[in-house]
Amino acid sequence: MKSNNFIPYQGITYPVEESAQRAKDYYTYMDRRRSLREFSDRPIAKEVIENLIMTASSAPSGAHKQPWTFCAVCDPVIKSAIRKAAEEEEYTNYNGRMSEEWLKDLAPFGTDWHKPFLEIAPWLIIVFKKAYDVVDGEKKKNYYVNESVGLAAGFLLTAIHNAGLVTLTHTPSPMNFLQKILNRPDNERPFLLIPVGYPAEGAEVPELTRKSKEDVIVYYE
Ligand code: IYR
Repeated sequence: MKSNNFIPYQGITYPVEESAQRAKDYYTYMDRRRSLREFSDRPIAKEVIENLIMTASSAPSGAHKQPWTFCAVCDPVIKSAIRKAAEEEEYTNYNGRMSEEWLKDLAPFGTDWHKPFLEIAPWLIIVFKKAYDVVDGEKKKNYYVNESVGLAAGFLLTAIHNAGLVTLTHTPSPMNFLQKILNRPDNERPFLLIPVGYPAEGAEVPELTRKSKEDVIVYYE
């Protein structure tokens, strides 16, 4: 049964043709998004970062628990500490911890253990997932935490693209060093590291194609 705290839905419904056009235009727009590793150091206002994060935080979540914290770092000292720790882990990854198959799969992207973007990008957003919340000293469980935080991260990437900015989903592994450097409580675990910035002049991305609709859609009509 519905509780009495329901309010009228206030979303926007478009005429059929406009809706179809919007779907097409949005696909075209989103299909131009690329993960980028070459950032400019051009600053971005805190207010912009805040709006990007609040867009992410509007994502759906299990029982509307919003089980996330977004740490927005522009302090160069903290960014350096993050770069140093991430590169230490990545050095070990690229020199023995990652399988031959994995390294081969990554070769076309030209990645290695060097992560200069962690200092060059004006902001690093570190997304933390919260397995539980602590309310008045009591543990309160969260639900579908990975799904929820994954959705919020997707919203964040979309918002960054929409603002004409660039990012990549960086997953240094293991990334518990982020919890230590950022002094996060025990109920928070690092989920993704999202640098945000403008592209470096002349930035390049690998030439790649995306799967076709036949490859990704199965209809049951
Ligand atoms: N975390 C490493 C390796 C890496 C793994 C995957 I899967 C990628 O798509 C890209 C990189 C790194 O950031 O270099």
